[in-house]
Amino acid sequence: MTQDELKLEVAKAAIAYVVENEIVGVGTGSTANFFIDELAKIKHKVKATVASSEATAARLRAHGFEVLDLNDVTSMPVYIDGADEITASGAMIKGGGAALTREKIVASVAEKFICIADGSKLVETLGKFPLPVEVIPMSHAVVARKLNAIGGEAKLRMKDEKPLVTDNGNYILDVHGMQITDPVAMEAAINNIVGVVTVGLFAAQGANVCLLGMAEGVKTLQ
Ligand code: ABF
Repeated sequence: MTQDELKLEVAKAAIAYVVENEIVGVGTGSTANFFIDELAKIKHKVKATVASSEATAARLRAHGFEVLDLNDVTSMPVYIDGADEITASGAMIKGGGAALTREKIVASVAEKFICIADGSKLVETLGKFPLPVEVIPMSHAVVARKLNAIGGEAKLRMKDEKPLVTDNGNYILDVHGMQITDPVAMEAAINNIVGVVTVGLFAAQGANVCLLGMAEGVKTLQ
């Protein structure tokens, strides 16, 4: 099976976690896009959606879903999204798609985070995937120095030879070479650096369920 076929399988499996006539929180990325396309098949059972990025909102609207402002939502049963790396206990690195801040905010409102990923995302120790950190633009150099001091190598994410700008108007530092043995402590420490908006470690609130696409079928970790 190709990686895309595995992503499609987990996207299909995630439909079982959608609660009928409730709001669904929807993530960003290629696996989330497969999920959106599957969700469209049961649109009549979905009350409304909340999106974690402008790209996801556009895809949801193109399918005819109502996309709510999170400020108008007080609860949602599930948030369904991909990850760049995940451990068996549900701690994740996210943000390869630059949407980490909105992803973490929407996930914080949901009762359950359902992670959907192909099997290659499962790791024992987080950190091989460069850790994304969203920063206020004026602080990128000072935050990079502080991240380097804790053992990483922070690189400003570029697009078309300019710093990539997130949906929130900020920059992303990708921190290479981290061995994240205590993700909860690392999440708190990096979030505490002045200038950091959000670190792409989702450990204090990780995934409640992870659907992993493997050659032998979808494996559920919870
Ligand atoms: C988002 O999409 C991210 O937080 C993560 O960076 C990425 C995973 O991408 P894909 O599903 O394309 O592998 O969920």
